[in-house]
Amino acid sequence: MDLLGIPSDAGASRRGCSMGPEALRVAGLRETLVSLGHDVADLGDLRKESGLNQLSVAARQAEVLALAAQSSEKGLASLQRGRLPIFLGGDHSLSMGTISGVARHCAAAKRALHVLWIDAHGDFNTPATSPSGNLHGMPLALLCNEPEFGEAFRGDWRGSVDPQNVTILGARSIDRAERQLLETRGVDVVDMRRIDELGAAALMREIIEKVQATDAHLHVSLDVDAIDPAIAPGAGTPVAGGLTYREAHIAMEMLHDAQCLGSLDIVELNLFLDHAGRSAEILVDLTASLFGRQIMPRQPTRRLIVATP
Ligand code: HAR
Ligand code: MN
Ligand code: MN
Ligand code: MN
Repeated sequence: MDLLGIPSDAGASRRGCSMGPEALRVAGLRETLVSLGHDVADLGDLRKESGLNQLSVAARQAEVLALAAQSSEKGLASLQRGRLPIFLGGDHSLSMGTISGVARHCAAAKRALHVLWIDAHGDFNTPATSPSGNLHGMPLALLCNEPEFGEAFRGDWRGSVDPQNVTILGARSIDRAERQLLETRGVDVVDMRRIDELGAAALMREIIEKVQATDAHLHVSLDVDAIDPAIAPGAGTPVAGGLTYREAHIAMEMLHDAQCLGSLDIVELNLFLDHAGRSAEILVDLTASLFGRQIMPRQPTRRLIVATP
């Protein structure tokens, strides 16, 4: 696997997630993956133009788009080398780049792509619906080809994802117009109420079955704010009532057992708001579960789908 840092916060309202990649490194991400037996290369960070506090809206948008173009190329190249890219954010706007690179790889390999967006938010606003204008609230809508993005947003990312192949997990803060779009486009939103009612494991089984049914490449985009802010405070837009520690881990453990992961974003970690690295450590632990850390050894991997005779 390849680690690639994307130290951007130009898409967010509060600065500080530009320090996310370094926080994940200090929390031991690479060493943890190596201890699980993986071959891990750290490709370092993409370079961003500026770290000023007072960038104009246009300059912030330009920075997001410039980093997205680089991320898309790096992600595609990593996958073409047969590696599994792990993108370290950075605010969530970076996923327009990372996922467009993944989508290009999938198109070349004639493989379906499923996106599992683990987030308190839908990130399905457009420039027309966004209450804040912040680009980290819009990447999924852009990837799913919502028309209300201007010429400046032209690029590979536009329409590289089919909204019917997107699952949002952990949502509890969706704007009114955003909710309408999600419903119209057929995005599956596994919100916190569904998790309360049905349980994380049962819902994960459904998601995994859907991915396996088409042998899709699974891209997981993990936003730290999906996890309850009481245990993961390092988020710029915290929302109460999030995933518990174990709900987040069972999701990762089941994804590991299913062996369907193809690429991963770890985003929105804001070191400036975190308490003593707690959120960084939780993210490293979750990544460990995703890549094979087990409490007790389990049976060898089995397909979750049982073929009916
Ligand atoms: N929905 C709100 C908006 O569009 C808040 C989005 C906050 N986004 C993130 N990423 N933190 O999930 O402004
Ligand atoms: Mn591949
Ligand atoms: Mn997000
Ligand atoms: Mn979020």
